[in-house]
Amino acid sequence: KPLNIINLYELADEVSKNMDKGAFGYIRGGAEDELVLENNRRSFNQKFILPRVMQNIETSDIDLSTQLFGIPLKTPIIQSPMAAQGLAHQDGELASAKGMAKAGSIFSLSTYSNKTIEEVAKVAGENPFFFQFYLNKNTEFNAFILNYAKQNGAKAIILTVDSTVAGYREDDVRNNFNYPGKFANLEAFEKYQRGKQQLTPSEVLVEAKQALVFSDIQYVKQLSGLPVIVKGIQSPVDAHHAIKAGADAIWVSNHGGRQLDSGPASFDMLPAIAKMVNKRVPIIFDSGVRRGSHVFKALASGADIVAVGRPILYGLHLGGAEGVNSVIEHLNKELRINMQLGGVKDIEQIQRTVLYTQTELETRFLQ
Ligand code: HOC
Repeated sequence: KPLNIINLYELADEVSKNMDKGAFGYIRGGAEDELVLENNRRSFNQKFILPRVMQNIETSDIDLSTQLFGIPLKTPIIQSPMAAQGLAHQDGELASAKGMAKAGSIFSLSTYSNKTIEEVAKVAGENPFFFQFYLNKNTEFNAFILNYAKQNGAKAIILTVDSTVAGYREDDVRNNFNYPGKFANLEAFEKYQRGKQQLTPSEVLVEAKQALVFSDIQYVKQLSGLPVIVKGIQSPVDAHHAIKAGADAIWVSNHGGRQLDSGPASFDMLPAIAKMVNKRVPIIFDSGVRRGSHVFKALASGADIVAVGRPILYGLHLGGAEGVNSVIEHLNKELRINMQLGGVKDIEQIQRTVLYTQTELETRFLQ
């Protein structure tokens, strides 16, 4: 049944009380001093939505629908790819995919999932899902997994480029965290290899390519024949190079504060990246989104789509597919309220809304 969510922070508190310590530490944790984890959330508070009144908006007029790559969506909020969802719930990615389908949105399946692409495709049915991928040194693995994703109906590849080495996450060290269970897609690859070249999951990980270059984007496009979304962009210059190299979308993200802990909040980089991208390709944004107002602000700062990570795993833990759906519906509810009070009816109008910093408010209106 649906979860009774007050807000997504309290949802995390509730999960912290009954989830396995190692699993919760892995999911919740950020890198080093967790500065980025903290700043991601704080950065949204530095921008204001100016309330607009008497805009002739009925609550029933509010429309969250949008699209990505021509895929119709009931909400601009999709799921960020997250590994090993079996940590949160026994049905893992299957329940997660079902919950996102119920919300009329997109599920992003990690390469390092506990369920195979094939199993997810079966529960997704006609509902869209994307496949997340780290480029591997093993070209046979690249060809196998990208083909496996395409054959099973993935609508796009999310090429994660900010994790050529894992961020230093102290909770995982403290808790001696290890992924439990199997990485189902790696097992599928091993099976495909029919014992020719036995690779354990950790050996496959060791093979992940660290020295990524922009031309890798073309390689992934050609191998998969699918749109490639480049995830983990924080620099406007990198966004530009990725588009020149063929990226079909840019995913602005600092991996939820799990990677470089001395970097900026993703939200702070979004306007400059949007300016550089200049509508050449869609922009997906994640990192720190916990409120409908955060979704609004990201859309008003240049994002086309907003992705959410950890809270979805908390919903998954507490309520399976229904819990996942409840998280999206809760954010939708907050977003609708913000839209009504901000005087906008639809996603395009949010994208035309100007946000203000305190200084901008003072110079523009208060002198
Ligand atoms: C065994 C490899 O994105 C994270 C994930 C990393 C997934 C790689 C798992 O923890 O941030």
